[in-house]
Amino acid sequence: MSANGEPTRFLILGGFLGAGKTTLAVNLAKAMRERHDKSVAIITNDQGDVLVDTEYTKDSGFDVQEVLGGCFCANFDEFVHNARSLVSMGRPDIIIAEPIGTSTNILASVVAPLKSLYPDEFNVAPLCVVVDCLRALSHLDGGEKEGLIPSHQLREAEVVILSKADRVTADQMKAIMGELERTAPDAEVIVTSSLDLRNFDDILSLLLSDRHSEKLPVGDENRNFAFEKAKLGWYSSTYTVNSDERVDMYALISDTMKAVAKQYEPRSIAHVKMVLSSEEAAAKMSLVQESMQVDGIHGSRYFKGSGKMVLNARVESPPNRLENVMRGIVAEMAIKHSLQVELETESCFAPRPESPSHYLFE
Ligand SMILES: Nc1nc2c(ncn2[C@@H]2O[C@H](COP(=O)(O)OP(=O)(O)O)[C@@H](O)[C@H]2O)c(=O)[nH]1
Ligand SMILES: [Mg+2]
Repeated sequence: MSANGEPTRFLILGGFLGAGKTTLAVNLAKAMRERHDKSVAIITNDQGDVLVDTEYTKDSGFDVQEVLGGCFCANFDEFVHNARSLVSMGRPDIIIAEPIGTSTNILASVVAPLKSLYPDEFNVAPLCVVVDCLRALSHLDGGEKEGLIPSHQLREAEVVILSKADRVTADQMKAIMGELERTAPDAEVIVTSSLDLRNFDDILSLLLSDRHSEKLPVGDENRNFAFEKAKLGWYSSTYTVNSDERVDMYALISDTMKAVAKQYEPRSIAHVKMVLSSEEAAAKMSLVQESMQVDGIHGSRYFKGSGKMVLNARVESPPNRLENVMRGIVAEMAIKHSLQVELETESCFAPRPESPSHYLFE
């Protein structure tokens, strides 16, 4: 229940790796707080064990819970437990949950069970799927053959949120909309950008409305999903870092991203992200295919003294190669930027097939 005794509203923000889900979740949470006096809590989700997304949402000032080690569709009880602890911690009006970017069958394994098992506790907004315009374009151009999971995610969407509209021309947007019309004819489409916030109010209105998820699960039982998911190596690490000299965080992080981009083809790079933080400052950057972007958080761009570094890489690569590449890059960057680094945690693997805890069809 939220503060007013009503069921807590849930927004599930699906979409592929790097589409812009976390950026949108944080922007929505900020706007809800600043413009509508509503509180938002966030649930992050990952295969790995340490999350840049969690650091980023926490640093942005929101209550966060994470479901790690697999999709929350396969860890549904933990997912509900975490939602309940967010409710008892801060009585949020809204919980935004971001499933892993390779999640499939969210309607059957998350939305339907939430609706049928917990109707008095939670009300679920229409399933929103964030789609990166650039990735949509690369599918259209035939540049990418593996559109299996992103296309399935589109077919599940009740609302498609087309992100990164600032990165495409009007003609390209027309082509993307035409393709959407074919793949997801029933979905409502909202075109947006985190840079100019176009149509952002439409997403806020959806969140503030009492529209519920109504779509029946699409029942896409595709054996190739597991195969597609297993192609990705998931590398996560945390380091304690220290420097007596002033380190330029943006230079350090962008050099790291460039070094990853040198090792892999753009199409293999699903999402690499990194956060560097100290008491005074924090900086985050992402690499999605060939596109690198600073997602500044707060404070100065310089870092001195001690802090923490979190690195997540989701790349089509055998895990042992990815681990060696990432270790080598961190070692090289530490020397180049006069940073002492001490490894705290590290893992790298290809996800094993998982089965949902619940799988409901009406
Ligand atoms: N240019 C542009 N970049 C965006 C937009 N939305 C997200 N990004 C960037 O895309 C990268 C991946 O975003 P993120 O929210 O982490 O994606 P997620 O994996 O879906 O959670 C980050 O560098 C974001 O700053 C957008 O609308 N325009
Ligand atoms: Mg994310």
